[in-house]
Amino acid sequence: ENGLAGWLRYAPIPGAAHHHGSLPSHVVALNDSTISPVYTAGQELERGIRSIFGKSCNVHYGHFPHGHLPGFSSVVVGTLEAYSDAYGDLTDVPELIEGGFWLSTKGQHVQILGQNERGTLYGAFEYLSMLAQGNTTEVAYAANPDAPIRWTNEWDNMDGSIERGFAGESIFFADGGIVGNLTRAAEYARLLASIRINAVVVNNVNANATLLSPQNLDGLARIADVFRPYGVQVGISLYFSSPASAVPGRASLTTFDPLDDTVKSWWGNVTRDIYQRIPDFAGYLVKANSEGQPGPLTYNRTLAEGAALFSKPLQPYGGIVMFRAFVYDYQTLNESDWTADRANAAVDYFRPLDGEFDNNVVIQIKYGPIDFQVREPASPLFADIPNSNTAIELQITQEYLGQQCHLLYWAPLWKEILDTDLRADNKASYVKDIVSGQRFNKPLGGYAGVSNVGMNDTWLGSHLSMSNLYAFGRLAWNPSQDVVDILQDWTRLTFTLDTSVIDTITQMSMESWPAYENYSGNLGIQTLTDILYTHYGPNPQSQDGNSWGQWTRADGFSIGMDRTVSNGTGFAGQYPDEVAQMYEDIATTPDNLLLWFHHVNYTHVLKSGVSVIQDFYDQHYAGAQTAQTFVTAWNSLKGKIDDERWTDQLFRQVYQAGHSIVWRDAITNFYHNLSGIPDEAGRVGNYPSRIEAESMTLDGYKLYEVSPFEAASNYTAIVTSSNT
Ligand code: BDP
Repeated sequence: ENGLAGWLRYAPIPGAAHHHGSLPSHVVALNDSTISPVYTAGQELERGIRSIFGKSCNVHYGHFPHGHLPGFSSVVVGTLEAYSDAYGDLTDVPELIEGGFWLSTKGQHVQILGQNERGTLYGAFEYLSMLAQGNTTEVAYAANPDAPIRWTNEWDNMDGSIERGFAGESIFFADGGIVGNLTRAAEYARLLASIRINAVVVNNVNANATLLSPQNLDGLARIADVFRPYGVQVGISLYFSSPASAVPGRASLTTFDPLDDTVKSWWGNVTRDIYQRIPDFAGYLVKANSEGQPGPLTYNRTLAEGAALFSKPLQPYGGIVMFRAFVYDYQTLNESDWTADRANAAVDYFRPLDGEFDNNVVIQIKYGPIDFQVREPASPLFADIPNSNTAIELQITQEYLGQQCHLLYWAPLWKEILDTDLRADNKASYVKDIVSGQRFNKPLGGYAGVSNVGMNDTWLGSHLSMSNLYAFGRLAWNPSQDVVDILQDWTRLTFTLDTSVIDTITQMSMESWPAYENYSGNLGIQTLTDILYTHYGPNPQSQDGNSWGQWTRADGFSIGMDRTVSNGTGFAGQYPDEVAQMYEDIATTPDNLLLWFHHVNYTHVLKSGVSVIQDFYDQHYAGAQTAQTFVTAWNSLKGKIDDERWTDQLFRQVYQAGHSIVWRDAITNFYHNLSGIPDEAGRVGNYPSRIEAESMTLDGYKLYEVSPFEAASNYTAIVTSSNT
């Protein structure tokens, strides 16, 4: 068990043989084209039933003799239309929308009928997920997606590296082109189809223009070919100044001004060339005027004018532009200005443009106003552009959240954001209903998850991280599902039906976000990590004194970003009135966002009755303590799951237990030094039972001065003598 099969292991269930009599003996897949997702569904059903129950089925591809259902028990899988054509209309199927399906296990014939081919495959995976969890009860229901856009974004570079990827090399790119062997890409599409993801943007948002060479577009078409049988479309990220870049096989212009006619036709040609090769191409993702990237603002054009450069040529083909709201200029942020705030940028740029984007443009908004931090309020932009399509951008990869070396189940955080009521026009305005398009009655919208899978067998870099990919798909389909239910389905499919294992993984996973928040930065101060590049490990001093704008504004007496309208950056005022008022006032701001919205003394007393600084100390100790319990919990699973995955994960839990203490001590010491206020419990700076590595006899090791200093006790670590 190396993890490669993810949650699609189809492991044999206990007592499988008892079910043989009640299981279908035939699969009828109503399409015999091997590139059809219906054909894939037929194969998958045969494979799953054989693997889970040890029972082989005969698969029949294409229409069964007209007018007749087989005379033996079967699974009939196809589009609703194909079914009606062959066997007549079904009266009990509710309305299905794009990607929806009907699943009935009642009677002699299991019916898996999709609104389209992709939906049919989703239904087949749903049925197999039931069976693999030992559920053979009778069901009959329709399932429809909440939102049409359910995409992953992969930050893969053309050289095969992956930005913020923690699982090895790219499954798509190497040496400036598309890899020859796309087996892993096909396997990824299979996993994605099973969680109803319908498109993948395969290259980094920090894009490379050379992807647009005719040769690379041929390669892209090969990716589309291996995705197609799974109903997964391909999309790409664009580099805004591509027309003025050197792209083999294309003209190089002297400008990339979005209003210039030669630039427009340059992009028109690219779009035509793509659709010639990939008729079902999904569309473009654009990062512009963000973190030093070029964009329309380079020419004093608006972001809407920049988006139109792509939406216009895509329109005739039905393609979509995902235009990122992550627009800010880190070079102009001035920390000494108390009204300067990176968090303001998205609304400042996009609100005035609301209504100016074409219908096939979707504004892709990170869940919080800064950048995938351990705690952020929902971005106010969701509520502020009611005349635009929107999608939420989530990270599945754990960039700021422990980079797959710490356990972190993201779904509870996502759920909190999706369930936030932004009260636009004083009416219920849940983020999930805005991005689905329902709240503002928009035709497009949905979910983008930055996944960053790699060649590693575990896909994401650690076995337990895969619950995040699984949960992303499940919530994008239906954000009202319970995050524990999702996790437990994933655990049963990935590991075992043993309830003690399920309970243990549930407890660890559900405690993982609060624990990480507690030891990496609580009270809404954000993840106190190195922000200058690695985004890993404690480095509170890197938060301030730079132009990136994730400031804590900590000094010897006080801490927090004042984002009020009355005294601060005005960010709180970007929310609709009811929410703005709540955050404007310390009394109504929840403690977990206190330092996000307010600048207070370390001695400020929280609603819990504890001072800010004491809470910092207490929570950092509590979080690290929880991380210690994960080791014990994981140890209890020995023998209950396979040794290979158990051993691999144990290594990570032991590492996390240690690193959580590094985090705890770094943060508590840093603020202890800064504030001079002692820990009431006497823990900070006092480690009686600790033996410093440097006080041992060092054979083959030498001392090493650690930076940032607070990340090691006595500022000192030891490294092997040969280490330079
Ligand atoms: C930041 C990442 C950086 C990305 C950027 C983005 O550190 O690698 O390029 O977001 O989303 O969080 O564009």
